[in-house]
Amino acid sequence: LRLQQLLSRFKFRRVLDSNPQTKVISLLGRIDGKDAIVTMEKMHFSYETNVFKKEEGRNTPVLHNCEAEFSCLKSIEEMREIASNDIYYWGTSVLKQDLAANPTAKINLIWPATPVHIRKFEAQSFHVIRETPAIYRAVVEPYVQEMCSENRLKWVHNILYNGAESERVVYKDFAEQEVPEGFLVLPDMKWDGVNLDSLYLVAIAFRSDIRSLRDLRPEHKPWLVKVLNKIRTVIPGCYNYAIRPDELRIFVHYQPSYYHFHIHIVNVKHSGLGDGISAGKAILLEDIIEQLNFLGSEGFMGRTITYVLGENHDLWKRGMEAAVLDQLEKDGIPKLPKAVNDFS
Ligand code: M7G
Repeated sequence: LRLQQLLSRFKFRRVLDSNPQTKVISLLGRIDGKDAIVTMEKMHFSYETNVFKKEEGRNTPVLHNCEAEFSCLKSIEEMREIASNDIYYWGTSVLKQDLAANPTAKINLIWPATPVHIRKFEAQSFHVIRETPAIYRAVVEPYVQEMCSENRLKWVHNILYNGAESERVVYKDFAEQEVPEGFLVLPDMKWDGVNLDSLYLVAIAFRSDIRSLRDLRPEHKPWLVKVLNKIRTVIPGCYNYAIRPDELRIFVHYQPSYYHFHIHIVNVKHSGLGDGISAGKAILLEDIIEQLNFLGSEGFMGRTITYVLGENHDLWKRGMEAAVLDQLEKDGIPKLPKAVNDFS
């Protein structure tokens, strides 16, 4: 219960962000004098229960909808009616909670948090920017080099080589003599591991020569195809076929937070937390593979990539802000007048 002990020492400082739509709040505080970020997310309803039935020596999953003790209306413990009008009624309720079957919230802690973490979680303005190969080389690559430090990627190395989260790994494709090909899949830190509607897994490559989308070249195509098909083959089976191969949204982030090649695998129903699957951030693996057919031998290194960047991201001040202003001018987009807020 290390998490609980750490949280009990959390000294609140301020709210970094709160979002009523995703029902997530991020708090900044200190634990033992070091910065800590706590993110709390209200959980979705559980309404499907997987019950195994022994059939001819096989375990066959049988789905029950809204019948279990903790699902939907069954879980209402207390109610208060707010009002009613004609055929409309509304009220609030307290639901029966259970740590395993129906938890209230998912809690994430980052401790000690670096300034990069804090800025990432803080409410900020976003900008659509165009990253040309020249800007990549001048501004982004030096930053990526810095972000590849041992420390920043420690969690990845722990998973790949030190057995961290090993009991949670759902698939491992690894042969000693084939390091560049190997990868493993495990539940993402963003997922509660319970609700399939929000299924969120991450596939991490063993190879460390691909830091991001930018490093992908046509020679990587057969490997990417293999990984994609392996994911679509094995993941449904890992979850009793309650999810189908064509219900998985499989994508890569640009910019990612961590520069070691990994792939997001998410239930297509789940719209993701924050901007995680929106245009300008998530790029479908299928599209990446397809584009490698058309990009020259240098692959994504030769392409201009347009994406969304927050002002708190280090790259904004390190050159992206200047690049955007420059591009707007070159594109002939008129400068904005000073904000006018007098509507009278
Ligand atoms: P990203 O695109 O680099 O960053 O993806 P972002 O989506 O966070 O902006 C990294 C993915 O790895 C994210 O989906 C994280 O939630 C996930 N992740 C990060 N860490 C530190 C861990 C971890 O320690 N364990 C697991 N299982 N997932 C993690």
